[in-house]
Amino acid sequence: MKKDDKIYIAGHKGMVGSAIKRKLENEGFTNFILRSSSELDLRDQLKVNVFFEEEKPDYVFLAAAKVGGIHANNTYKGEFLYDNLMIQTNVIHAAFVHSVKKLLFLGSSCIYPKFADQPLKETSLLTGELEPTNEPYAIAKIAGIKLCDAYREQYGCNFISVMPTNLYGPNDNYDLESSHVLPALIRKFHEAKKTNKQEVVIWGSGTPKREFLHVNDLADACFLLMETYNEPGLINIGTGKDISIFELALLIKDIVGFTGKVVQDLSKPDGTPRKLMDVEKLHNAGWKARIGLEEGIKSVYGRLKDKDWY
Ligand code: GFB
Repeated sequence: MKKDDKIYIAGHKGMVGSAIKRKLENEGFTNFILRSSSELDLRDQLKVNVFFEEEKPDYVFLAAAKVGGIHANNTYKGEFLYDNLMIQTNVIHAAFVHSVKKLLFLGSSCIYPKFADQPLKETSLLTGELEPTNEPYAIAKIAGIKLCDAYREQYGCNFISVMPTNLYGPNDNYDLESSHVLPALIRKFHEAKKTNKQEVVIWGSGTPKREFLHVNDLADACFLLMETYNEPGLINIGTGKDISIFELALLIKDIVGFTGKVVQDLSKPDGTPRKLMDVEKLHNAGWKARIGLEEGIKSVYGRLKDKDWY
């Protein structure tokens, strides 16, 4: 990418899109095309086509998506499937029609089968049943990977698909119903400390294991892959290390300084038992995660703890 190339970041207000924008700005890029979802509804094919026709971006980071934690995925299945299929299909197709030089599509580690071998290799895609709580989201993201690959094969488009693990960082969602576990626990422990509660409730058994990547690291990896990686298929982006939800709760409890108890709510789902990314391909592409989990949580919490952030 040249510094004055026109770059469209779809989803620039979200956690991922805003991190990619910060990274590109730090690298000296200036020519961004940005539209909030109220300015451009990416589910509307006609509007997306008109937008691409008018703006003609050189590069596209496709970070726009309907996202959420286990409860949101499990509750709004229709929206997760429809919105994501529409957003990605409209943007990927318009990128082909308007000769975008390269597009980077963001997926998720939930595309892998529920009981796939760990760590999750890229070759495990479509080898088994998906986790039911996020099957609609996973199906949409798998369709996105396949659309990028099909357009590469049939039309020669340089569209790549990257699969981040569970993410956290600035501009995360702290709504307790729809958020992912890490921001939810920061908020729960923080509020419990402020209001002198005796206990904090975590959903499920606490035994599932997850891998967490700071979104600044993700943006760094996306930038490198946009610059250097031109392969079909998918590439994982993660740290290669995971932690149980219970251990995560204890870590956040410690960082926040809450002294009460942690209790389980077994009426809530556990989801996939483990989702650890195999990051060999990423390491071979020349990138490794830099921000450790404790350091990352401390930095997120440090920015927020004195503010009313939700
Ligand atoms: O982060 P999370 O919502 O999503 O939940 P997934 C991870 C684990 O943390 C589950 C437990 O076992 C939850 O039951 N958990 C404990 C909590 N306490 C809480 C809490 O207060 N809030 C939340 N949200 N979880 C999502 C997928 O799966 O991850 C998406 O549904 C996507 O499709 C995303 O892939 C990255 O890791 O289970």
